[in-house]
Amino acid sequence: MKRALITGVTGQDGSYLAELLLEKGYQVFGLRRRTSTPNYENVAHIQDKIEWISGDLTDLASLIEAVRISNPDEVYNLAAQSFVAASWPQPIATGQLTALAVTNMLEAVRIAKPDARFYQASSSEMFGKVQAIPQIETTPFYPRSPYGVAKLYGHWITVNYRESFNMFACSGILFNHESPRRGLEFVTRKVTDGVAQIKLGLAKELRLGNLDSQRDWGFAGDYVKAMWLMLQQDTPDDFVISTGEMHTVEELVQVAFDHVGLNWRDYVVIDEKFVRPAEVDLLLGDCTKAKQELGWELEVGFKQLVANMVDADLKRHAGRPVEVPVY
Ligand code: NAP
Ligand code: G4F
Repeated sequence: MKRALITGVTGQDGSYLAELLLEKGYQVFGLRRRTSTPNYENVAHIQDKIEWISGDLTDLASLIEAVRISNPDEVYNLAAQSFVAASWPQPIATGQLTALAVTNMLEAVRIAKPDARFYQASSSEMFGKVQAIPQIETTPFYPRSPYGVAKLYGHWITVNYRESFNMFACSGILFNHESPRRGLEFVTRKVTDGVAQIKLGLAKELRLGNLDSQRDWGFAGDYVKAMWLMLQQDTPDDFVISTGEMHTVEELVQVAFDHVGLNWRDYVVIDEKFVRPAEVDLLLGDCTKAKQELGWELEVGFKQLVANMVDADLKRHAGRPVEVPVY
């Protein structure tokens, strides 16, 4: 039985990855940090199948102990401060959690289980003000947020540990991926949740920022398969994972409202509060390398993804009190 340690297991990707690894017969260890109000919503259905280890990204001793206890064949480092908009008001926390903490995890592995295979959750946000369209593994980076800058550090320190210590360390440069388990503050989920509330008469409007930016949106369940595939190769490498399709935020809004038979123009209000100090205008990935070398394939397309998310939010709201997104 293979053993895997996942940081960020309570998040969107961590929950899908834990499911995938459990299905494959892995023993799954999940790092959880102490919070005043723990939230296991994403992993409630598999909570008793995960072996929980207490630890925090910022506490190297706890990470070394987590690696020692789990004695993993594979480590998936998914934990981070992952919300771009929060990285301007909290640039230092973002640097600690999204950048330096990657070195903490790499050090923990180097010290306690140096032959474990390591996956780092890098991001298309590193391409920022894009220097080429579409973006591939060798496209120069130009981050546009403290989050993007922090992810770039995490990416290069992963490459550096591979080259310095001969560790099996891979960096997955993943484009935006979504699901009904996405945090309510991210635009896809904010839209699908808002549409569901409006349809059910629980809300009257949906306040958004920039509708012109374009993203390459895929389904998180498809993307965690690519993470696993990267760690099954003979040699460690870095891969772009994307759909190769780009849509504006406005298109996302239109598809979501259309799904419930409403006209988005009657409900969407532009609110400057959600416009960012510096925007990533477009992201479009070309994942030919992953398709050819990993044999990775997409299963869920954009319209299906949005429809599934709206349906899940309609179901969730039926008979439940409304949660108001903070951002
Ligand atoms: P997410 O839902 O925000 O999950 C983040 C996870 O990190 C949560 O489990 C959170 O735990 C954990 N975490 C945060 N701070 C921690 C700390 N100090 N110690 C231990 N754990 C901590 O993110 P996601 O969408 O699943 O993304 C997973 C990773 O991929 C992130 O690194 C993200 O930056 C990266 N990424 C995401 C995308 C995307 O489109 N989703 C694209 C590219 C890269 P709590 O539950 O306690 O908060
Ligand atoms: O959903 P978002 O917050 O995602 P963003 O900034 O692209 O970041 C996500 O994808 C990255 C990969 O490229 C990950 F690394 C990162 O962790 C995260 O998962 O915003 C998408 C777009 C932006 O252009 C934003 O300005 O939607 C625009 N937007 C317009 N109105 C909004 C809103 N975004 C949010 N969150 N809320 C709005 O009201």
